[in-house]
Amino acid sequence: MNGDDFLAEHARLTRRFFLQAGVAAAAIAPFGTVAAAETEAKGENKNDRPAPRAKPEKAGARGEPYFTPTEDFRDVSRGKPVPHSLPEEKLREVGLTRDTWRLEVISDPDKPAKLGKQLTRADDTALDFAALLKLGERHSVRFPKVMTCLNIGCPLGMGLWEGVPLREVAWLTKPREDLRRVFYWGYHNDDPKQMFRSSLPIGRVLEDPYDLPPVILCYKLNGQWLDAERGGPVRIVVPEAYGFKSIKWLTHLVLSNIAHANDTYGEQNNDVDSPLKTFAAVLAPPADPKAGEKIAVSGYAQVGISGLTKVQVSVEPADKPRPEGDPYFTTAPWVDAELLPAPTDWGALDGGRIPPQTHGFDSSGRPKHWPLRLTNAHWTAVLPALPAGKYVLRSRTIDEKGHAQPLPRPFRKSGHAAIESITFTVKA
Ligand SMILES: Nc1nc2c(c(=O)[nH]1)N[C@H]1C(S)=C(S)[C@@H](COP(=O)(O)O)O[C@H]1N2
Ligand SMILES: [Mo]
Repeated sequence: MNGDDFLAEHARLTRRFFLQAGVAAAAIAPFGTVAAAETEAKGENKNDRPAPRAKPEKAGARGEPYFTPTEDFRDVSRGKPVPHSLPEEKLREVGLTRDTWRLEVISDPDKPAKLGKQLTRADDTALDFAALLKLGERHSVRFPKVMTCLNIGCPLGMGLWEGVPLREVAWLTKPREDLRRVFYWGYHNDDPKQMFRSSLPIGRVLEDPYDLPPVILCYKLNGQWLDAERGGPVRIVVPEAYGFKSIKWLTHLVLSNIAHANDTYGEQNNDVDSPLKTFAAVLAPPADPKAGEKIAVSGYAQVGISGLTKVQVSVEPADKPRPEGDPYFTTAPWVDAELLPAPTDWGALDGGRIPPQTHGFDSSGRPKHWPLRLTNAHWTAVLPALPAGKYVLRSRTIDEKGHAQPLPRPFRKSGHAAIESITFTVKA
């Protein structure tokens, strides 16, 4: 098939899969990064490693709806046992069902914030699910966000997350002063060694910088109640952050006067102040290319905090030595790929439509611009015909500030941005 045919087919298949709400598909797992993800994740608790996945059968033509169906999210939860594997009876006992959930909101005993009151189980003032939904009637927000683990190369899933801004719950305690940070954790089998805690500066909770959505106590994903595997009944979702800030099975919020991050993830050498990066990866590597025929490739880009201007691809002979001192492949023969437009059918959502008042979308459910920050975009490219031989294909993003991937933040422990190299053979 030549490149033009591929483009046509890609467009047709893309259209088709967006029309088929709920098509079962793997969460985005680009060819070249599955193996890498396994190694990269080793820095984490071993439960944070994804299960090995089969390669997508026909990459690029994969019937993946834009929003990942809940059952296709990849799960990297910690816990022995993982809380969502507990039997229903136990879930009820520990408050992990909607009718038994309670949230304690307290002042930090070590570094107290001055609060008018605390919400505790002991005096029966802890917040319950009904009270949270009541706050939601006035304050609920929803926004699209890709959930990505800082230590895994590819996203775990694209979701439309819905809930109540964390600040609305913080305000219930009538804080007066000495409040600089919020930290929070979820159910962890009542075992202090299993606690997985994250934290935010209070400023981020009270005010949303630039055009970011608020940090939320999330109870819905893609229009459905948040299920136990995704952290239900209630989890935190931090729009611009990697997954570790979005604590699942939320049970405790602590308002504190500490001046620094105290995230469990920081103890594992991670950069806990790093917002999502922009990067590209290939989903459909060249399929059995023949000498003299154009070559089609396609993939996706994660649009980080700095946005996305374009995706580029490069192809070089595999045996050609790369110049020294060019770790970021700036001298590769980069050419622009084509960004696919926003989908018109959004898959996993009810009726395939974006509900009204969704952050980043207008009242008719169309994105205000494309691609949206903190979500995935898809791209395709047609490479010129090549002589028979072995080649290396790379893709990279250019963000809205003009930085080529992996800049401006190339270090691994602040999130994946390394440029992927995929070898392929052109047959005579
Ligand atoms: N309570 C709790 N919350 C947690 C975790 C955890 O192990 N326990 N893992 C975190 C990490 S490291 C990631 S990447 C995300 C993954 O979210 P997901 O399982 O919904 O994909 O959840 C975060 N929230
Ligand atoms: Mo993670």
